[in-house]
Amino acid sequence: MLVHAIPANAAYEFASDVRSGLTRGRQKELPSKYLYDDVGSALFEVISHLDEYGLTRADERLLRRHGPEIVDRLEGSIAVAELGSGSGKKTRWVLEALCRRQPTFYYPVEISHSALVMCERELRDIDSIAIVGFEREYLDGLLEVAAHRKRGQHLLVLFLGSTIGNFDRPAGLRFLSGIRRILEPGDWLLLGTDLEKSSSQLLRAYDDELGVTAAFNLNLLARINRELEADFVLSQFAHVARINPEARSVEMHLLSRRMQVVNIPAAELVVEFAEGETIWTESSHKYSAEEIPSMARASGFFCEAQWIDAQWPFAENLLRAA
Ligand code: AVJ
Repeated sequence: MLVHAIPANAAYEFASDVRSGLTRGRQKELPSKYLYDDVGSALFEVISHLDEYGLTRADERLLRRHGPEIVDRLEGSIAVAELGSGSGKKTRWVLEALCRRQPTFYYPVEISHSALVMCERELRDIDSIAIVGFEREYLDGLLEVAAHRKRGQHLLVLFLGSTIGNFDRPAGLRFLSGIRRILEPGDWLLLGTDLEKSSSQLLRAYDDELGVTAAFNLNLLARINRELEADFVLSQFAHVARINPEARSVEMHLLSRRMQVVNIPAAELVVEFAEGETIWTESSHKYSAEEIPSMARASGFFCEAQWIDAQWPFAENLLRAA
């Protein structure tokens, strides 16, 4: 696979994001994108197999069952860009349906190099596919893909797995508008959104019995130790999942079990933690099926169709650039 690799200032950006997130007055926080280094991506892959976490399987079920129908709704010649390809497993169903109709360029955009490599291994056997990976931030990668498009060709952007849920609602809308600005009228966005469910089901999904989600969350501190020479003692932090009813989200935090001081030399930083103080590491927003069409309209799309899983409330939404 051809991979366009990431620019070399990534380590510096990590250090400066850690610095600004941990010197915040009220709530310390770290951007959730940093959960996905090689270890974190592998742990998320395990999470997606857990009984308690039905999200990824619902997403895949919908794409497997409705892939041909989704592809039938797209007219003309199509190139596919995926934002955050992960393992690529669920994407197979859309790509196979499309490749039966036309030779297809598939451009996964991913910040995790190992996820890109996994994704290409998973999908390269599909007939008439050409895979070109972009190791980039989502919109940077999409801009490059759009710059390479051929005349008369439409783009299908895949944003699956409810990754949009990591943004709060206003930022989610801004992100959709950002995608829309790169697209042209008649292009498509297939958006996966996890739907609202009971608090107990959500807490189980984000604090599983095996402790895989806890390891996924704690790996962020381990990563800061590895890459920024920090001295976080992982056993002194606990994984916590919390419902935020106003935001309609589940939050992950890392809770300091006691008062402690942590050194992060490569970020030129010494951080104090009070006992019980948390670092907010991720939010996963949950949606109602009805709010997606209005989000679409507010960001320059029209919601053409929606498919909802019967076992785990999750929606696949097909949006057309207006
Ligand atoms: C990959 C962002 C969709 O928010 O549900 C899983 C990540 N975090 N368990 C999600 C995650 C904790 C996941 N997304």
